[in-house]
Amino acid sequence: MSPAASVPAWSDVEAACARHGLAVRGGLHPAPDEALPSLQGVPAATLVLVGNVGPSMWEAFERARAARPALDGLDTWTHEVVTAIAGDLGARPLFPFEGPPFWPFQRWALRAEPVHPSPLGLLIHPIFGLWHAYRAALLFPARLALPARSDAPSPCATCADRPCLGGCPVGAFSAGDPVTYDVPACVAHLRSEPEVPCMTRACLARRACPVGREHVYPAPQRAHHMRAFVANFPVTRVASDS
Ligand code: B12
Ligand code: SF4
Ligand code: SF4
Repeated sequence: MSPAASVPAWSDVEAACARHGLAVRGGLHPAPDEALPSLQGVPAATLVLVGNVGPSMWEAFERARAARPALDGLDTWTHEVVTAIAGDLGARPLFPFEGPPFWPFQRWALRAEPVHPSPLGLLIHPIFGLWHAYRAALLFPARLALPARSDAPSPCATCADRPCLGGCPVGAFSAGDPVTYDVPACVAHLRSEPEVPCMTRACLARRACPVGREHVYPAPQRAHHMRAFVANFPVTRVASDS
């Protein structure tokens, strides 16, 4: 489909993503001065965020890996499936692992859906808590009608004790405002023994959050992301498979 050929319905975008276990995470209409790539000379009029919530993306990725053992990672798979989706819908894909410089996925997400900054740097979702991520964005030359965006408040606003900040065994998160994250201290801990709990259970600070506990990633997915995070540090190319 050429970029201007037809305008997909929102439900078409959702269905195309859902076939691969991916979720549409809202959208936005970029301002003219936002530095986004054009689509064959036509400026992007709509940006749709695609990501993972719940177990479906991981299940789809596992199925793909079982069918094709040479598949080398979540980013490779994401690139393949989202590029195909974009081709079908007349869109251009962008990826969070492209860079540096990185595309501002978290800033886009704040505009697209009811997520809020948490003390840990991750965005918190009122339902999924800290257990969700962004895998791609689709740029459309047409102005798609966006669904109404919920205004659910941040769970952090009423979380007086902030257990996330006490959850790290090496105190990688400062108590100040803004909170700082000592990434080298975190990674040194993750590399200190073969199987520290953060590697198998996922970041213990993230796990200490009471919101969305039923959406905590399955064990293989948790371990996969943590291994990718450690293997990739310091970030020289991309935050691969995070
Ligand atoms: C660089 C990077 C990191 C660096 C952060 C370095 C730093 N202190 O700034 C490192 C390697 C440490 C990191 C780690 C992780 N990251 Co990271 N990371 C990114 C990446 C690739 C680029 C961020 C960026 O520079 N953006 C450019 C600026 C211009 O865009 P922005 O939207 O305005 O940037 C915001 C972020 O920089 C954020 N921020 C600032 N400091 C930190 C620190 C952390 C830990 C995070 C998550 C965000 C964050 O604040 C900015 C303003 O909103 C993004 C993907 C992306 N393209 O955005 C993922 C991303 C932010 N990371 C993500 C995740 C999930 C993680 C990990 C949890 C991975 C894991 N283990 O599973 C870990 C957290 C550590 C842990 N203990 O587990 C998710 C966050 C999803 C969410 N719910 O918000 C993203 C969006 C990738 C994705 N696939 O969705 N990450
Ligand atoms: S523990 Fe509380 S402050 Fe920390 S991320 Fe969860 S809701 Fe927000
Ligand atoms: S992964 Fe572990 S060491 Fe790193 S910030 Fe989270 S709790 Fe701290």
